[in-house]
Amino acid sequence: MSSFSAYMHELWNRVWGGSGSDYGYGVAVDSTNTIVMAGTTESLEVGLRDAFTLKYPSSGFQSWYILWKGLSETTHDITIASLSVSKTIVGQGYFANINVNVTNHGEVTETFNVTAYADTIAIEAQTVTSLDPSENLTLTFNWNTTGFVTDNYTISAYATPVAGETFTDDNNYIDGTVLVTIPGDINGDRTVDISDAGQIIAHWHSPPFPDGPLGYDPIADINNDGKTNILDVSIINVNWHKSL
Ligand SMILES: [Ca+2]
Ligand SMILES: [Ca+2]
Ligand SMILES: [Ca+2]
Repeated sequence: MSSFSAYMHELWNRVWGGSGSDYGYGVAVDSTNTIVMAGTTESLEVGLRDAFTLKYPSSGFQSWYILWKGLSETTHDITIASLSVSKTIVGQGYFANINVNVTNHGEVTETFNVTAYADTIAIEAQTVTSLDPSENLTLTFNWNTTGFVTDNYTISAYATPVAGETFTDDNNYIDGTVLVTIPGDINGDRTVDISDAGQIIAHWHSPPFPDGPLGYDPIADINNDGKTNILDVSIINVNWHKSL
């Protein structure tokens, strides 16, 4: 859009829109020399073509516009923002907690399913109900490793896309690996021995008694009861000197 003086000198020249197909269908000038244009644009929003009304004051600065978007163009976009696992080493048959943070980046309230996986094995599915735009929520999945063979597992979570969602790359989140090992193998060397017992002492946590020198570590809390104490020692005793 250009503005010319009465002598056909170009006063200013402005380009509006973007890389999509943008069309101006009509232009008018009001009594204050404000230029008004109506047309369609594909540049400013995702989805189909939108109608616009655009205004430039006579100065050429501080333009504004209004877009009319179709109702079907409301953005739907859920995301898994983060994933963390309480333990990177877990005794077979015991629990690890998987915390998954989901965020609604779309424009409407969404209800959707999130599934946590160990490799390709579904651990659990949970339903997020009525998550408002811009809101986030942390889900906790309790992974019971009973029946999982001793091995490394890649932990991930997947949010099933909602209707109308087009950007789904961020619906999947892959975390690091977790080792399922012999209960009592706290240091993950696949054998239960004195060095694992040493980890229990170092991470002793049994309030109101004082912590061990290194404080609470979920890995040393083999039975996942929030304490590292004689019950965890007894698990080491049961598997003493066992190896994979
Ligand atoms: Ca998404
Ligand atoms: Ca060990
Ligand atoms: Ca414990």
